Amino acid sequence: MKDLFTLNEEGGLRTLDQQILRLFREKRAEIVSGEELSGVMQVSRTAVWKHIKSLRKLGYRIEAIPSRGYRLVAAPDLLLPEEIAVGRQSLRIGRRLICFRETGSTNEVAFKLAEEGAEEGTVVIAEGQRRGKGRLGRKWESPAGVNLYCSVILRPPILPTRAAQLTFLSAVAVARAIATTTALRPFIKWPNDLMINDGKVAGLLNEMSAETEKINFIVLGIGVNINMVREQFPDDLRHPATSLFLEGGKAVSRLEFTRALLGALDDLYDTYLKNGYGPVREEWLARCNVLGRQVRITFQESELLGTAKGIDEEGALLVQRPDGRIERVLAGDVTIL
Ligand code: BT5
Repeated sequence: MKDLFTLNEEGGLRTLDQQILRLFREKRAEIVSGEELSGVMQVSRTAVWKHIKSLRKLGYRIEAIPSRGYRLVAAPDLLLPEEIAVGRQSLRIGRRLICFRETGSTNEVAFKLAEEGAEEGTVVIAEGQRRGKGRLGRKWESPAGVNLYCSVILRPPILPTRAAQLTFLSAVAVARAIATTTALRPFIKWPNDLMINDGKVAGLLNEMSAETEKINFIVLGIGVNINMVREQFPDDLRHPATSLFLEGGKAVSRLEFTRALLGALDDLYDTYLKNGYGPVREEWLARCNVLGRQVRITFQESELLGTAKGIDEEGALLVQRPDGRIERVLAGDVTIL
């Protein structure tokens, strides 16, 4: 795959291709002469032409205007590091971006990189996954070129028992990104689903490496169905699933969505490090659909009824039983009654 797109080791464009794009962008929509390109790149005009052709193969629309030069007309909606970085200033999240045309699972890649010492904020993205993972060994459908599959490495200075706070943080970030790139109204379903109407539009799989008192790292795994169409969903999903395209009726730019998501994660994580869990919890509660509602929670064979009152420091759902007692629920499927 890498060869087809002639990308570098981290899935980015080759240096000369990057230079061409930078020059085009500096000139906005203006024509750039072949001479100028070859001067800046310090290669022949023939070599410039070869690079233009390889960028076109990637989906860049570059017009060649006889005896005047070239003009960038449009960039493809491809998840390339340079494109994701356009217009972004990252504090931490996305300072290093690694993008694959296809991989097994971005969480697995990120986990390995983190074990090898990758810095906080490193993000692994793939156009498609062969073995996308859900929780508890489940599968995450990951067709190529339509969605976002993304894993973020964090090294938060907190106790391992508080790790669920980062799951809530990632849920809030996805909700914010959907709200800023579409007119849709997503809500968070405890503990880790993002829903629009009755369909699951995104799922989170956060994995951790920790010692008793200390987190080595957390990998935030985020899968968002962006432009997936009905035929791409298998019939045997456990719950109804949907995509931003299916709900909103129009395609959403994956690049714009990815920038919005990384921006939201960056903001929220910065606030989290400075001000703690409070603001994340508040926004989570404002964006969830269970607060104050009567719920039934099933876990394996057991069932519990009550009113959802909130979430605690460790991510438990607080449910008030009919006799007034508050019960902490750590896992289960929630149904609103
Ligand atoms: C999740 O698990 O919702 C976590 C999904 C995390 C996926 C991301 S993608 C990037 C990163 N790399 C990975 O390998 N994984 C993460 P869970 O709550 O267990 O839900 C899984 C269940 O949702 C499956 O058993 C299906 O029934 C259903 N499902 C599978 N693919 C889906 C999809 N694309 N959209 C909606 N539902 C899906």
